[in-house]
Amino acid sequence: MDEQNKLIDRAILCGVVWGKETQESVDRSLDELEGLLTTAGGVAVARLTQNKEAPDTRTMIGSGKAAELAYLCACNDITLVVFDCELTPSQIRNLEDIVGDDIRVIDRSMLILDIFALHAVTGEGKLQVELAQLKYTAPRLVGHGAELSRLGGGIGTRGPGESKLETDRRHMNRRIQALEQQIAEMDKNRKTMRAARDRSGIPEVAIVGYTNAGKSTLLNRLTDAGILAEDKLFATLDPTTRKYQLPSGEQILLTDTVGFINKLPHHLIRAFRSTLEEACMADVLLVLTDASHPQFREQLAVTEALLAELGATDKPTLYVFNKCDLGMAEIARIGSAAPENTAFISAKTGQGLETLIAKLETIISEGKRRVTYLIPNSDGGALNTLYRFASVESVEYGAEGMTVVALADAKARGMMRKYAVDDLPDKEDWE
Ligand SMILES: Nc1nc2c(ncn2[C@@H]2O[C@H](COP(=O)(O)OP(=O)(O)OP(=O)(O)O)[C@@H](O)[C@H]2O)c(=O)[nH]1
Ligand SMILES: [Mg+2]
Repeated sequence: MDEQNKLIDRAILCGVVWGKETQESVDRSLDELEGLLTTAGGVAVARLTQNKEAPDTRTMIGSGKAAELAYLCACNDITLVVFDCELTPSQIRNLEDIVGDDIRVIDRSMLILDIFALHAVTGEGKLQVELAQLKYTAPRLVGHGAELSRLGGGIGTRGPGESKLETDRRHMNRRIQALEQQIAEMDKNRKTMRAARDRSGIPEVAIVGYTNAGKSTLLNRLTDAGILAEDKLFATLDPTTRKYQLPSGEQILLTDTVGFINKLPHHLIRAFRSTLEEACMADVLLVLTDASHPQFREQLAVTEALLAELGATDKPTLYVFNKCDLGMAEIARIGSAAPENTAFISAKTGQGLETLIAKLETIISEGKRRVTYLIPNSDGGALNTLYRFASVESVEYGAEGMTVVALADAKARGMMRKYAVDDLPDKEDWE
């Protein structure tokens, strides 16, 4: 084997059919796992699935199946075993004892974290990934320190920026604390920047959706953002925001975000929470789905579940079905989304983008309401705010103050709330 070949992990993928899972759902999930493995630079050589009433607490799969796995590994030059379900640290140790010391056993979450480690670009992204790895991956590697240093940084053991993940227990806790502190500091800066952006009054639209749906391609197509868009899972980790001018002349901000995936590790959601929330604080969501993918319905469901977890439901949403150049015969209309909230496009060819923008424009302007304000004569600044951030329709000067009628969006209404005479409260005001 030459140097190059040594670096490519040959892997067996393992799935367990139990509980709500069926053979079919496990097979599909393994297809996705194979995509993740390819993205991480490995190659899937074989698959192993087992039907079980309940997972084995020692080894996840039964002991007979584990012996079969060891045999398969030995016959096929295997260096890596990836389980689609979450493994405990002791299950990993027991399985590694069975398959042999030179073979690493990891789970889906560790693989995803590995890809995140490879793809993190910004300082903040790297810190967030390292923190998630220290909390999830590292405890699963402890005890295999000797083997790891022998193997070098293979899939599942890579740190952000290709450095090796710290697994020394003594250093780990100190590092976790330092990372948490640094991330909290960055969070504060982000909040300050956000407050400044809020004051600018420009509507914000976040492009969210399953990984590989085409989010970066869409932002690139609309704004020449120059973001890396690839046929890889989790190509984007750091949000990118660009200005875009609607046909009406109004400016909006468009943000590309990290993709969602089924069984996204919780530590990762927590570590990336501030980044994800940032996107979810947008005024409007553009939920992108790869309409050509056989599992697009499931992918959309996963996206919606994660949005709910992040508290981003109840936002004006445009459902966008992408990659329609690849065929979309099966989709007439999707789920409960109304036609005016649905668009079919190809970010690649540009087909359907005009309609998408027109619908987006409508959604943004629908967020505006006519409100009457009574502004004390002493607060001339408030009237200026209205002139800047809303469309002022009339001003009457009286003894009590100025009575102003304006067409204002949610952001402007938020800024002017204390002077509103007849602004109906938003739903979120009650929460
Ligand atoms: N045929 C076709 N391919 C597309 C279209 N839009 C995007 N793609 C391809 O789909 C792949 C993924 O696109 P990205 O834009 O990187 O997807 P993403 O949603 O940003 O993915 P992550 O950042 O990994 O979450 C790339 O290979 C794109 O070229 C489309 O409309 N039609
Ligand atoms: Mg992307």
